[in-house]
Amino acid sequence: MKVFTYKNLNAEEIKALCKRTAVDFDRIEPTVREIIQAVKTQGDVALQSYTQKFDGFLPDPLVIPVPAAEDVPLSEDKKAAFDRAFANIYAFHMAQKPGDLVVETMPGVVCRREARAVEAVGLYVPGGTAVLPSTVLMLGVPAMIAGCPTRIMATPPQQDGAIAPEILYCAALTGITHILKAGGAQAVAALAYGTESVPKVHKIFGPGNQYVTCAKMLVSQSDAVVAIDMPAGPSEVLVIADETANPEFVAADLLSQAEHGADSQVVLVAQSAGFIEETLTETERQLQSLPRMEAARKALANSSAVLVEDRAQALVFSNLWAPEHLIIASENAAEYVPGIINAGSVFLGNWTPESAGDYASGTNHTLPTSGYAAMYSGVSLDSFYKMVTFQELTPDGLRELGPTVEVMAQAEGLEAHRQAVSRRLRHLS
Ligand code: HSO
Ligand code: ZN
Repeated sequence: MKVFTYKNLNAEEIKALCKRTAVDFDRIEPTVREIIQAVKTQGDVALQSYTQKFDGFLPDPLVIPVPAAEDVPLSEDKKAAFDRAFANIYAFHMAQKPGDLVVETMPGVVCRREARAVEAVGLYVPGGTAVLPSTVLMLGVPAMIAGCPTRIMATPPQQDGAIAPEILYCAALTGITHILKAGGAQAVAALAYGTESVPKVHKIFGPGNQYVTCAKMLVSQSDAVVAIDMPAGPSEVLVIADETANPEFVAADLLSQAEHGADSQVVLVAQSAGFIEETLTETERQLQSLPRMEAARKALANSSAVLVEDRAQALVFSNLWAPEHLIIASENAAEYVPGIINAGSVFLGNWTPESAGDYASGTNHTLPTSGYAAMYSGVSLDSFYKMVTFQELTPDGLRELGPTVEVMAQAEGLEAHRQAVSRRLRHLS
């Protein structure tokens, strides 16, 4: 990790520090476009052949049903852990249910807003170096609560064609309706356009590698008519630690993010050079015993520690960096809260590891990365709804509002709009 002193940095250097390892779209976009085009035009055949090429297995059928939870072979302690996480995620997302919104804007003019579930959603669950059943819960639970009728989980099969039992169990808990045995850009294309065996969806959720992210961005701007949850990049954490923090815990938190992959980013912000030094030494020590040491080491090599003068400066920098995860390693974490503007999800105090939220506290772990926390929220129950507005006018309401509309329609030169009101008003007089 490189160490910087904030007060010595100029504006350009701060900007450079906030820059994330860029997704190399220019390089991969032609390949991704080709895959999308092939799946769009050839459907299942293309999807099967890409899956064979990239995952080493030809899935047939491509879409399989979800087993019952009790039929999934999994140890009781694993089932109990997933059940607990499910219950907490369910409780926190259930509390996000939108209420009724009705306003009589003027006598006889009633406006309403109601939530409607997105009818078909695609939930992408990455394969690759780590199986992520927790992601099935994070996407499946809100889709279940919102009541999206079609909920397709896409995940690449293992080389023997199997899907990990942990993933199947979480799919069963969340009532996933279809499992698509495919990943990568090809799965995203199949969800966006539909194929003979994959129903077309209206919105695609979930994290993935550069190819998946690029495919999500391309289909959302294509003729597929599909939305995505958010642009996503490699996972990241920023830790603000003060004199009440514990270097052993902070090091463990930095490493928990670093182990996600060589492109993960971790940042330590502290007010004491001694604390930074101690934490870096401890990080190196803990790193030695980690199975994913290589990935974590590479991530750390791209990461930084920033020495700040005070709490205010820590917050200024953190808001500029806009982390996906922000840990406030302090006994006085509550005092930081009002100053936090840009962050995906925040972990308060010395007893709140990011892992808690990654798995089981109840908050969602599908969060904006790469600085997008400045303008995007993480996935929540809202992400699975669209809001539909309604209005109804009584005859008196139209008498009152009509003249306003007539004048405005005239001002815009839209005569048919004016007449839609005037013709009715004539009937009322
Ligand atoms: N930190 C990841 C989520 C995750 N961690 C899944 C472990 N499993 C992105 O928020
Ligand atoms: Zn994680």
